[in-house]
Amino acid sequence: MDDYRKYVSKHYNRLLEQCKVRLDEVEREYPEPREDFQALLKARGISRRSFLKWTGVMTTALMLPPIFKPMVARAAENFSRIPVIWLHFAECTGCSEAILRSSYPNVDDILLETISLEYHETLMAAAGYQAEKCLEEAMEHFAGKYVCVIEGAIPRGLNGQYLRLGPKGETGLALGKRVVSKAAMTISLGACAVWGGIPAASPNPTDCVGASKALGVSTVNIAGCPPNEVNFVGTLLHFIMFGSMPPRDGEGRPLWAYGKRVHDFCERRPHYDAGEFVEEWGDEGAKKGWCLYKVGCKGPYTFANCPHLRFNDHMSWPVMAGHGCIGCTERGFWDTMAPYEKPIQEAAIGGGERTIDNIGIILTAATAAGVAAHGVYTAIRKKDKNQEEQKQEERE
Ligand code: FSX
Ligand code: SF4
Ligand code: F3S
Repeated sequence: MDDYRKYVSKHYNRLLEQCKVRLDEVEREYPEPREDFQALLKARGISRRSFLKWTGVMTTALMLPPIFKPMVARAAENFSRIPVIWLHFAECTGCSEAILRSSYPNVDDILLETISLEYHETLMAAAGYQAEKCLEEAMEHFAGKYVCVIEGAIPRGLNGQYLRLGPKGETGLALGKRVVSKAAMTISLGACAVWGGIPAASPNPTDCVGASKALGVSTVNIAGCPPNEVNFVGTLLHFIMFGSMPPRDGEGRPLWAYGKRVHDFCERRPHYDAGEFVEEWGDEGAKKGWCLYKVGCKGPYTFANCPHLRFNDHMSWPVMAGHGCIGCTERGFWDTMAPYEKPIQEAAIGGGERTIDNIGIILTAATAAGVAAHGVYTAIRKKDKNQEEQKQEERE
């Protein structure tokens, strides 16, 4: 055990040294901060104590030990040095709304307010050739240093011609390839940029796909429709501290944010375990805040930290508001998680409520075997499809 402790402590001390070197580099080589962060905190009524508390919470969220708290604070102070080029493709812009709107600013919101947006089509005052010039200048001036944020899916149909942007009518596909080629890191923000989201929903006539697939680059995938701003802030902080993408899961999502299922931290979970379910909207169970599984909650198959972070100034989240999770952080959720107000097994293994116990057993077994729940879901879907095909053959 002692050897293990020594190993862990050596590992983190080495990481801490790397982090200090990186922060020195950021302070030396990146532009001066656009804002005096401490002065801004003071002006917004955030005390030093609250800020320190935030560094503790963020350090834990990033899965780092407390020795990194001063580094997180230093990264926050340098947040506005990082140039960001923000591109919009096929989407509803809900991601920008989710990230930039808040009524009671906390530290995360203040950080986002200071972000050095060199180019953002929906927020910048410039338009047409003037906006194009801003983009070209930022790409040249900050080549190899800027973070490219992509919102929206990229249509590949007709060689990308379903989406043309800017005064020269460049396709989204060509613009995206050009901008990511000089970026230090690319973030796909929101389900659309990650996997295509709603624009890629079946039958997907424009052949929309996520940024990584369309542009052939590795991206940090901040999934969700819309995503949570803290997951975005944490990813940028990690980049400032280590100069790299955070460790990611097989779907490119930061592990610290998407490593657990919604179901694992849901406040209605004790009701799931006790077999207390809302049977239909507005019934006694709904009034008592029971589990929403039978009215379609996909929390058991969805990897995200929504119960922890919540939305709208951290006030609420889908399950708290009374509707089940629709699995918006999962691949192809618009098609794969439907129907939204029915449990999946009803469609998948044709069982209705009687199958809830079976699903419980399947999930428990899956957890024990270390298999991701969505893998089980896919298997159930496949089984269903096979049964359907068999039935069809019998009919024929
Ligand atoms: Fe998609 Fe974002 Fe959903 Fe909307 O940009 S993830 S439709 S919230 O806006 O891309
Ligand atoms: Fe919460 Fe949904 Fe899981 Fe029920 S099924 S405990 S509502 S996440
Ligand atoms: Fe999306 Fe489910 Fe969270 S619907 S916002 S992943 S609770």
